[in-house]
Amino acid sequence: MGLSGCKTGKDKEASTASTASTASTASTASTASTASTASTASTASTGLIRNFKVNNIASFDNPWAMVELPDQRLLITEKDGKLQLFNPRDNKKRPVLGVPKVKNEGQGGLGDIQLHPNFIQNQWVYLSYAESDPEFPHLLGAVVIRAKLDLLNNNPRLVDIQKIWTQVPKFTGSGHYSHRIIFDRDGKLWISSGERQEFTPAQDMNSNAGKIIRLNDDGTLPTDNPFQTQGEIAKQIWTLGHRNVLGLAFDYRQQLWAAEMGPQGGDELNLIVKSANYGYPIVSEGVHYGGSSNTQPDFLRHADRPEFRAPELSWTPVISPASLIFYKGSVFPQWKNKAILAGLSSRSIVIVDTETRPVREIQRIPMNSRIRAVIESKDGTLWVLKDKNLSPFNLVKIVPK
Ligand SMILES: [Ca+2]
Repeated sequence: MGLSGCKTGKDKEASTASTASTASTASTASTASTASTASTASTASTGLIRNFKVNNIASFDNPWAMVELPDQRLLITEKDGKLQLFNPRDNKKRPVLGVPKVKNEGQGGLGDIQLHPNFIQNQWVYLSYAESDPEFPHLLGAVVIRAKLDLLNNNPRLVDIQKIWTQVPKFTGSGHYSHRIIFDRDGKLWISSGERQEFTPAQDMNSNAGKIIRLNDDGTLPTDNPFQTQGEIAKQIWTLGHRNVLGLAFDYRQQLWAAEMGPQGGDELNLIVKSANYGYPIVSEGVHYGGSSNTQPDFLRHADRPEFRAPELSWTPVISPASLIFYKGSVFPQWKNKAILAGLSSRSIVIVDTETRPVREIQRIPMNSRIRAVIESKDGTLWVLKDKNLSPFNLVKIVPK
């Protein structure tokens, strides 16, 4: 604690990040030929089919995440604490009642949302958000709750709320919560837990910050997690050494991938392997914000410390990955089984082929906006959330042309 690092608003996830600095990063990314990934990507895109168009749909207040219900309505989280039920058939939205109070500050607020794999039977929805400590309100941390979504009356609402996970310890800063949640095919719940801009918790087994967490669907501990002899917190942990993982997704082979925001440079796409250490804050392909004026020790590179698992792909200049899915549909055959990342500072959607070695970026779709989230609809089209309210339509849909 007390390490200042990159808490000064220069972090690229920060919703307060200046448009100027993100724009300059973006233009660097699209024009510079210094980064092999960026130049490869732009060359590759020109040869790819553009069989899609982007339709403007609706507007939300600082949207952060979304999930599609079985009837194709959307649940969309807004950072200040509202959960909106959106019906694409009539473009009407209606707030879901009963959402717990969130701490809307810095990068924190209402965060991710997922449905239980058996949602149709049990109506469980899972939400992550930032909270203040009830006793020491200056201390903040992420939590995950589950609740039954009651859609039977005219006022949709959450009932039977259970808090099933808490980030520990809480810190004074309001960054790097991560708090992405996802289910696997076996019904296990996975949570990305950011290092809270405190660096060292990512290597501390008494903290669940800077880790990827695996739990049963009710928040209890699976007995086959890898760290069973290093205390109670460690029993939640699947992997360690993470910075700020905002994207978690399973590919068609059920391998887990994580998209991690690097510091200045060094965004990462990691293949997640049980008990592996991904090296933060010891190694990174980036540098600290502020360069030599930063008081943190310089990062080593992943190649310097082979005991840490290196990313399958890293980006410098950065893309600022905010979400990750693998495309399963057939509407856009060129993206089948490819990773699709939302890019904040790159103002783009980034397509990655994870089947090739090395893993490589194959397409970058310029969106002229910071992209916060991309999900696949049941019909194979893509729902996209642009960041903040800078566009009159920040929910858009990518459909066939
Ligand atoms: Ca790493």
